[in-house]
Amino acid sequence: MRHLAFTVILAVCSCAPAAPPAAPAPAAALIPVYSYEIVNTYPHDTRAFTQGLVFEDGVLYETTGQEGASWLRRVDLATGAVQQQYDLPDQYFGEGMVIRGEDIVTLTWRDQKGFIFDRDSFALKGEWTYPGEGWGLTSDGASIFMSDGTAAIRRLDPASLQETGRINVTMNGNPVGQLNELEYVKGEIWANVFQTDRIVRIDPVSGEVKGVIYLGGLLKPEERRQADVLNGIAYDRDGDRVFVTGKYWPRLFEIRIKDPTIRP
Ligand SMILES: [Ca+2]
Repeated sequence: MRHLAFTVILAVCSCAPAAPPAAPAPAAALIPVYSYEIVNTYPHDTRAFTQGLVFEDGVLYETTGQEGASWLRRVDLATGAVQQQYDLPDQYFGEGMVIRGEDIVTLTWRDQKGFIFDRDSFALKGEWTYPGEGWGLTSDGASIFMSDGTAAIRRLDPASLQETGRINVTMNGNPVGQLNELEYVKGEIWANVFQTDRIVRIDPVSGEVKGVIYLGGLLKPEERRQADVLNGIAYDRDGDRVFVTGKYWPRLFEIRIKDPTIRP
């Protein structure tokens, strides 16, 4: 198509009267598209409708959705064994989670209410409220970031959990909606784009998408038929490892992001 467009433009120009060439319109920025390689695969519970994924101090934490199947879990990475679990009451549809010091802070989808747990005991310590929907959470230490299904990421004060601002996420100036599970990775916010195999890498200050990670092909076709969408990014800061999985996926992957080879 590019060749065709180029040819047409040339043809038009050759027929036009001689005139100084117009300044070219600024080209859209090229967003790097990254691929991946699988470093390790681990078991993942195919009953887990993954909504939040965190790896910290050698421990994997996961929150899940669906009424009656929403839980907070501590999971052994290597075996997938559940070491501890808190079941939300059946009326709640659980969503993302983030670790805040000695606490775990969670969301629900449309109940405008989240829960606060003791990180070690999973004892319920309290609740908090917010307007709109709750999708994903992550933190850079100074702020908590929250997605709500739109192209805005809310910035929350970690102590009060009150909103202090919003990051409007754009790619080449266009809003990028459906931002789902989040992970803060080396100065960027990474977000699963709901119902796609893509993670966008967001500049937390400008909101601009600086890169796209394309994760198609992680599951075998027969696994994919049984599973739901990609959702769940966890970053191991100590080991510089990235983990991803999805809703009802049979496996969780440690991946290495490869240098960009494709450009849209
Ligand atoms: Ca995460």
